[in-house]
Amino acid sequence: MSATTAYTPVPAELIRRAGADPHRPAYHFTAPAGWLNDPNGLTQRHGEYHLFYQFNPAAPVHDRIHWGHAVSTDLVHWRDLPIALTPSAGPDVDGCWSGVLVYDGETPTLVYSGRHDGVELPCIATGSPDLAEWTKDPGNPVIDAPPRADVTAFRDHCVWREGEVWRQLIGSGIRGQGGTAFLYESEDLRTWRFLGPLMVGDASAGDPGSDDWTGTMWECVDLFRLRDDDSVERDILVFSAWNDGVTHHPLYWSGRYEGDHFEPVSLHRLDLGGRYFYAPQSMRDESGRRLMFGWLQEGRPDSASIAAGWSGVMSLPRVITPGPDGTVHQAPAPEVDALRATQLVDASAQLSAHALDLGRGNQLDIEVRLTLADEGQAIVVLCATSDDDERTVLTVRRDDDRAEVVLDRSRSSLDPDADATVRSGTVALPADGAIDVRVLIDHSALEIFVGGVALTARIYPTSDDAVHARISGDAGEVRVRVWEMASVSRATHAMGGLAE
Ligand code: DQQ
Repeated sequence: MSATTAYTPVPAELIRRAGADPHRPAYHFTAPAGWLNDPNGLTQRHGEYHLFYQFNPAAPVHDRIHWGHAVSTDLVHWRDLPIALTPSAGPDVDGCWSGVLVYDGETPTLVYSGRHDGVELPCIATGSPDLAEWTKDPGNPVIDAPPRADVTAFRDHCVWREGEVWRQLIGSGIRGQGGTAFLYESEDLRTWRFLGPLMVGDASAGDPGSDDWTGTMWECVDLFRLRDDDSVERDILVFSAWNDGVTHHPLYWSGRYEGDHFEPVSLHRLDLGGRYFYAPQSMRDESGRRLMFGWLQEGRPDSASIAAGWSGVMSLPRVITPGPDGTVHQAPAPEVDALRATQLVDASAQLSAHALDLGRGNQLDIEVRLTLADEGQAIVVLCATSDDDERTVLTVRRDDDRAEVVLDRSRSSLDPDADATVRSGTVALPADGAIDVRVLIDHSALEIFVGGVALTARIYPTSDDAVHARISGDAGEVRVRVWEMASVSRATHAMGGLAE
């Protein structure tokens, strides 16, 4: 097989099985069938958004990873394009792992991790102007070994132009110390000088079971600068904390990138759902917005995904802006609103123990504006059966100048194999206690935003009747709007084309 683009058919039988699964989202992006994980190569080119992603078209398992490819003009309706990268003899024979897209002058160029014999090394591929055809560089891998012997792993790329040179971060970890991002520099994207670690985490700090443990390796490092309305800059270094094959959670350092180093000021959780929003990647779009996508991992056993014919959901696009105290503020891109179909509720009320009905469905957009008195709480019950045997419960409780957010999934599913662990955290509250809550339910995919903080999870109710939603509480006012969301049908171009 030459080092150019190949098409690998997605088995029709897998597509059929995936289409029949009631847990499959209807307005989130998913692969046609098979396995999906990290977003890759995000870019907007001549108005069109390109979403590449880690993809196994052959089966819903993480194996022989390709780069899937889809395009969209509005961030919510996606059209499948042929697979962009397929493992081929050489340094990516076992998989084309995560990476990014940059423009080398006019030449679109992918920088990705080629996997070979259990290790990953940086590889390059150049693209046609429409980003559909990719040619692997004959000089791959462009870095032939990690910069030191004592690394826990070495993969994933963040590449940018700085003055006359390219700079690159590669995710890694130093044994006995912690996760890191190694910094490199190059004139031509092919010959790289190692400059040193941008910063090194401390894996001995904190408990490996805690929500903000930084891990022994940093996957999918992503460095970007945010500017607030007063032009104050802050730099954000996002990474996904990993340890010995376990994907823990995405975190970010807020601080300052200067010279060859990143000076951290504070560490934050990127998503209170932890591993359910993993390996995110961001991009700056043509309008200057910072957009981010992440991988919603499954919360059911591998055997269930295999039976269903698919695994993995891409998050909705998120707009990232500066938040308070060095945090980032996350919100679904406004383009998502275009999927609002029928409006089910438009009401204002005093929160009380008597629940306000939020309509029915498992494809909903619930927008709540809360004003919480001190110690007041709002309880949103989602995907509940008429007898409440299955239900998912979100509680937002005011505690002074913070709100505690708790997602209780202990009754989300009667399936004992579905993950039922609680997800929680706190969010800053303004003095008047006003806070916006947005809940996007899409079958098994659940994305929640409370005051600009995200909480992502997966739920797998077993009953067709798990479609009731309501809100109650004990102090404060609420304004609620609920819409049924449209299903996004997919357009597929040549996905099942030529065999390798
Ligand atoms: N997934 C990719 C890796 C990355 C990990 C492989 C994160 O490149 O480190 O599919 O989910």
